[in-house]
Amino acid sequence: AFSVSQVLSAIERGEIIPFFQPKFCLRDNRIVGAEALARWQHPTNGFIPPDSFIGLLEQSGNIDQLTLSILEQSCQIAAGWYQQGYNICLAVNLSTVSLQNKALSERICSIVEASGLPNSAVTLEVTESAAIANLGYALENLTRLRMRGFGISIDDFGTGFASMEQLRRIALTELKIDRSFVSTMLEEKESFAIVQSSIEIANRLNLTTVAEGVETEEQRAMLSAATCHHAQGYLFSKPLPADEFEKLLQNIEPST
Ligand code: G
Ligand code: G
Ligand code: NA
Ligand code: MN
Repeated sequence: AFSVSQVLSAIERGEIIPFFQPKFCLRDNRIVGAEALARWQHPTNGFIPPDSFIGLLEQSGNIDQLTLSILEQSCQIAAGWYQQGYNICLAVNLSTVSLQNKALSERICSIVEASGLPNSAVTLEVTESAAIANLGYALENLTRLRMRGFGISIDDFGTGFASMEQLRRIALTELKIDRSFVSTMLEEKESFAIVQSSIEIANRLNLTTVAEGVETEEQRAMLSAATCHHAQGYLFSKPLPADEFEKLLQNIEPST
C-alpha cells in the first residue's frame, strides 16, 4: 500500500497520467469521445490502477490535485486532436468529493481555457466513489459548469449518487449506465429492465445515453435495439495511452 505523500509526489513528478478509452456511436461506430482514466506509471512497480490511490486521495482531502492534473494533461492532449480536426468530446472524471470545493468550477474553467479546447468539447463525469453526507457546493458547482458550456455526465447510473432526485435537480447532459447492469442484462431480465428504463428516462429528459462495459457483440446489438446512443467497453477498446488512442482515431476517421 502507498502513503498519501507518495501519491502526491507522484502527481508532482508527472507519473500519474491519463489513458483514454473511446466512446463509440452505436449507430455508425464512429468515435464520439475519449474518457481520461488515471494511470500511475510507477518507475519500479509498473502501471498502478486508480483504485489503489483514488480512495486514499479522497479520504485525505487531496483528490483535487489528481483531478486537476488529469484535467490539465488530458485537455492539452485532446486540444491537439481537436486542432487536427477530430470532433470528439473529452470526458474527465470528477469525484463528488471534489465538488465540495467552492473554488472548483473556476479552476476547471481556467485549465480548460488555457488548453485552447472549447468548454463544449469537455464533459465532466460525476463519479461517486466515497459516500458524502451532504452535497454542499456540488449543485452550485455543477450548475455553474453547465452554464459555462461543459457537458455533465452522471457516471455509474443506478448505483449511488445517481438517484432520481439528482436527475431532476442537476442540469445533466449525459447518463452512463453502470457496467454491472450491462454485463448481466443478457442473462437477467431485471438487469435488462433497468437498462431499458434508464434509456427511456434519459430519452425523455433529452440526455445522451452511454452504456459502459460492453464486451460482446450480443450486448452491443441489444443496446442498439434499445436505442442507447453510445457505448464504451472492451468490445471496442480498452483504455489506451495517448499515442495509441491517436492511431485509433487516424485509422477510423479521416480528419476534416
Ligand atoms: O480506470 P479504471 O481503469 O481502473 O478506473 C477505476 C475507477 O477509477 C473508475 O471508477 C474511474 O471512475 C476512477 N478514475 C479513473 N481516473 C480517475 C480520475 O482521474 N479521477 C477520478 N476522480 N476518478 C478516476
Ligand atoms: O467508474 P468508471 O466508469 O469511470 O470506470 C471505468 C472503469 O471500467 C475503468 O476501470 C475501466 O478500465 C473499466 N472498463 C472499461 N471497459 C470495460 C469493460 O468492457 N469491461 C470491464 N470489466 N471493465 C471495463
Ligand atoms: Na467515468
Ligand atoms: Mn462508470
